[in-house]
Amino acid sequence: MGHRLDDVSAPARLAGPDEAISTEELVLAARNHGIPLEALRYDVTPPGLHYVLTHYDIPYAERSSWQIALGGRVRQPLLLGMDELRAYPAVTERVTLECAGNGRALLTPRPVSQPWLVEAVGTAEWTGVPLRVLLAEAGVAPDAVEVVFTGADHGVERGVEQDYQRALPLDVALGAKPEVLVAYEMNGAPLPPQHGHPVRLVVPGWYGMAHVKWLREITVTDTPFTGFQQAVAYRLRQQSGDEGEPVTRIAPRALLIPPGFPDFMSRTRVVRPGAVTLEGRAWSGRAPVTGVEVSCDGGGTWHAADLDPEDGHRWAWRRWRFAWAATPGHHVLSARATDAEGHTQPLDQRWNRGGFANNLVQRVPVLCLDPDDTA
Ligand SMILES: Nc1nc2c(c(=O)[nH]1)N[C@H]1C(S)=C(S)[C@@H](COP(=O)(O)O)O[C@H]1N2
Ligand SMILES: [Mo]
Repeated sequence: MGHRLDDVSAPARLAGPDEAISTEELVLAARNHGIPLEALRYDVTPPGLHYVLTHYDIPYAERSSWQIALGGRVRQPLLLGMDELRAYPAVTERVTLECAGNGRALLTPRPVSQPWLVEAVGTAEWTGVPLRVLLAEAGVAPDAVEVVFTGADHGVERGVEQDYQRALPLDVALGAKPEVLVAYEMNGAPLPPQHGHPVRLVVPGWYGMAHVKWLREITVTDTPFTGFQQAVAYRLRQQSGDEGEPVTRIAPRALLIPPGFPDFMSRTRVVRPGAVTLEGRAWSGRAPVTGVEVSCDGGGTWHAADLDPEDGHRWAWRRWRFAWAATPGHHVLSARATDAEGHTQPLDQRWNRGGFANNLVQRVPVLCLDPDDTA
């Protein structure tokens, strides 16, 4: 007994009312690490501190023999090695990447999957060839509707054996603002193995699942893609039978750089009374962030924070600051971002079965010491 994929690959489920994080979730959490929130200080995240999410295994990939096959509904299929890819004019973009499941482990009931709190985010300078340049060279057929991207990683998920695959609508794939990149450098160096070595897709403004790593095939299709990661996973559903809306662009979010210093075990932040500068980052993949507000009383009252200008990096997070006069006692700090389309962050969870695109306002408990307490 037990020789079928169904026997090792469970359906999606929700945690029970008091069910703690399981060993299975812990295994995922140990492989797929988040950004340490103090690293929100860097404009560009140092590569080892950028969050990582990989559904299956990180493939072993040799740069010298890697090839990308671009085919399907095109006039002239292309087969490109890494040197050929590098011969095209390169474009660099600073992009904030966030996993669609960020915030999932804070939801009630908790969707059982990679148990992110709020740390599934990072910002990198990605260098590569604009996808539209490669598509133009291959010549997209008039009946094309989507472009499917295939990674070299292989696994099984909810009983379905698969290569990791995702598609983009043709207009997004051909877009120049922003450029979708076939990227081979991260922060000026070759991609590290965990971020897609030697080449990945980067889709500015979209949640992480669209940025296919270890890219080996680009296929132009005349029908909408119905693969697992498109039609089954990454959809906003209330019930498992729903067709659901696809997950696409990043909803606005603001996070705090943890103030003061942490307690080792509880991670509670400790500050001394007086002026404390609160700082953090804010981003949205839908429209530019127009404002960040801060609350120091658990969401009761909100005050405008100072937001740094966009500075030519539309698809990267922006820094914000707020001067807090800390008084002794327990406090809950929060920040919330709003974008130019009026999207903002809810104070109460907006729940869906996958825990996707969740941008519930962060709550940071802080203990402010008495003036004479040296801790
Ligand atoms: N081939 C492949 N690409 C992938 C994935 C994957 O498992 N396989 N995970 C996706 C998801 S869900 C996310 S959030 C991002 C994470 O990118 P990073 O690990 O470089 O931060 O990669 C995406 N691209
Ligand atoms: Mo993700």
